[in-house]
Amino acid sequence: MICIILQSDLQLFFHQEQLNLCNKFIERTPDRPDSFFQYNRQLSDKINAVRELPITRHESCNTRRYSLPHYSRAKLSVVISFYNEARSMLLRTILTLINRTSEDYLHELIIIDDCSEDVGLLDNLKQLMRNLFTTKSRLTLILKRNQHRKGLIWSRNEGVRVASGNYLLFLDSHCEVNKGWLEPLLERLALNSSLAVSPLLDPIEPETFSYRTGNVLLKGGFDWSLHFHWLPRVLAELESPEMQYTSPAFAGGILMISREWFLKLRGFNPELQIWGGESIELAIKLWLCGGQIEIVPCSRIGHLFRPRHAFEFPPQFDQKLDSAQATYLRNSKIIAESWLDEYKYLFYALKPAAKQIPLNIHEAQLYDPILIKDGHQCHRFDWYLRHVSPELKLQHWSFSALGTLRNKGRCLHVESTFPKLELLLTSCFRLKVSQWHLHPETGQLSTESKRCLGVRNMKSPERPQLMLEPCVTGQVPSQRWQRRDTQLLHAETHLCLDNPLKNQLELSSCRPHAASQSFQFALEVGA
Ligand code: UD2
Ligand code: MN
Repeated sequence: MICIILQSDLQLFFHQEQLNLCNKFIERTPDRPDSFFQYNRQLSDKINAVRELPITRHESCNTRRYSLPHYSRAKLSVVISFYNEARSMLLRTILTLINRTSEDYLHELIIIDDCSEDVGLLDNLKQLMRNLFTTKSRLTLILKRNQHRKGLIWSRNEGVRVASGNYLLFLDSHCEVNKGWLEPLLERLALNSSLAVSPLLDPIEPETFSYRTGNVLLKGGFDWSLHFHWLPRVLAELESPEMQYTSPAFAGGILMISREWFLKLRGFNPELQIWGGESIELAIKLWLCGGQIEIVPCSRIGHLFRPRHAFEFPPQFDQKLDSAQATYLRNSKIIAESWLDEYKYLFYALKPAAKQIPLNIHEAQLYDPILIKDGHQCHRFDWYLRHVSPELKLQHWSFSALGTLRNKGRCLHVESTFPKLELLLTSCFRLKVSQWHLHPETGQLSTESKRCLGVRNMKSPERPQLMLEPCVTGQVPSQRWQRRDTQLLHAETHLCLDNPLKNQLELSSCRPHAASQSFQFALEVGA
């Protein structure tokens, strides 16, 4: 561990000498294609480490007076874990933060290199920071490098372990805080210690680095597969868009919370591996155990959203599986088992492959949610559905059936080999199996990607043909299905979905009790 004390009120980048030092640091980034970073690295190298950003928050946020605690009572520790980030990007994240955060509150910066390939980066960074910041100051910089890749979740917990401030902020390594970002968050936390807050995230484009305005009409949430989603929110009458608002989950993983409260909740669940799910887990346990989450639009932080993962996941329990999906599924299973109570069956209905994932008992004992639940008299998950995220419950009332669709032990799946979509019956335990929804009013049978099962040549003497086609709004004869016991009857042709030979789907005359025509949804409402 390297620990240095910095001076933080310097006038950054007004001197050519300082710019040269930064450029020298940046030039040492290993030569890698943009696909390695998933953004335009050359452009990142050219843009100043601290640049002017458009003021995206509402005007009133600029003139408001925030009621802040005295700085002796509010010390912020910022935790940043990174893996294979371009030097210019990481430096921009750090220097922008130092530049736009009152030194009265910025207590320490904890930077964890999760064993990136750029081995010399941390040493060079230490040297650079020493050269940039010369005189005595209050800001402490802690730099740590993992000897092995440990993942983001482990690293953030480790950052908290060495933190000494009374507030924590978790930040990704490709962020730019905007002017005045801290005060609105700090005000909320100082008023209510059981709160955790997120800024409103402004997207940064990975190709052009343009900084856009985030959407104040979105809140954080998740679906029954435990995947994160932005959910729409409705502004109450007379509610101004810059007012803080409660949210079922954080704005991704960027959040601020008091260290004491975070530790009482036992931090991020240490059983979760590498990447994914930790902020959803924290959101659930926080709400259930007496906390709340707010998104505060007067606080803006830019985050560069990458189109896909810029890193490999270490191989999982089964080497044949895609390790990114397997890691996420394993993490989700732990969350479902820890917090969803009887609702975990909804999760398994949508993710049957999770049933096969081994959770070693030793691990499960290590992190026993009962300890937290008893300590804080936490609510059951049902409370979360009623009070925090009613939309999660509603999702299901709008369908008469949903989930995987099974016939003779195999599941109906849409394989996309661009530009073709193929319908096939496959193992239900693959990591990715299509989820279907049967709509009670339109009779449409649709996939998550809004494709509907339709029938062509309905009237011609040739055999009618099953097709996947874009779902049409309203009732259309080609896309109308009816449930008759476990059969799926096409209303217009009066034929049934059938799998007469091995894995060959077709329409044929309905035969009651024929196994080849029996299709079961994971969940059926009122059936
Ligand atoms: C989202 C969250 C992130 C975290 C993650 C799920 C936002 C804006 N960000 O990440 O905070 O909650 O979902 O876990 O919503 N990293 C490591 N070690 C690894 C992999 C990643 O240190 O093995 C670092 C990475 O360099 C980055 C951070 O973790 O700084 C988050 O990863 P990401 O930016 O690739 O993923 P993102 O933005 O989808
Ligand atoms: Mn990120």
